[in-house]
Amino acid sequence: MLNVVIFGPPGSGKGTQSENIIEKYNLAHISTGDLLRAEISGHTQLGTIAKSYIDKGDLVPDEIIIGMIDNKIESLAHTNGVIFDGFPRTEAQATALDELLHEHKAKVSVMVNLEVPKDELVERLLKRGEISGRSDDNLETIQKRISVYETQTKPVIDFYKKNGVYKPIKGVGSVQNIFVAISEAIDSVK
Ligand code: B4P
Repeated sequence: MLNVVIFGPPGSGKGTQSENIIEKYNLAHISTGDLLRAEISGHTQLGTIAKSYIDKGDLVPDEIIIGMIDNKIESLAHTNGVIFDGFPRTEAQATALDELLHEHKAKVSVMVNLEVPKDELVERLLKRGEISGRSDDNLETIQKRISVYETQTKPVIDFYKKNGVYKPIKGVGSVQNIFVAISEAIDSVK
């Protein structure tokens, strides 16, 4: 299995680039943000809990996210591989992902980190907020999300550096040029 983690701060292009990667490498897609938003629009109990965190720019608790991923991985065990988009976001999630994949005799093949300066992130997310209707795409929540990324999510980089699968990519420029760099990183581990 080719298992790709696409990583980076909010607005770095994870969702955008995932679409290209899925198409080129024929991978299944797990986006924890999309899964949570589906729970919210379905008015489920999990959705109500998730919304209370997302609206404040906080991370949804690890046990909820890990449970959600566990169910999904089970159903994707026989695919070509998976792109994990927006997950893991904490060291506990990264450890859980390793364990869940290990149960299927699989592992993370590569972790692609999209590097984008903070000003650009804010600009992109404010622009998206004008059309997305997402409750977390407003200036106050965007700034909170970026600071949560710095304190809780960025340490995940060291986890993957130690595993030897870390690939940093400059996430500024055209979507196509960034995708070429990501493809090179993926091809180098195939
Ligand atoms: P996500 O849905 O993952 O949202 P995000 O980090 O803000 O990134 P997103 O994927 O949407 O944006 P992208 O980088 O593609 O998470 C939302 C919330 O859910 C989190 O804040 C958290 O509360 C919760 N959550 C999700 N996963 C969780 C987890 N594992 N643990 C705990 N909580 C979790 O880029 C966005 C914009 O940039 C787009 O508008 C795009 O058009 C633009 N863009 C992309 N590439 C560009 C480029 N090269 N140039 C210019 N613009 C570009």
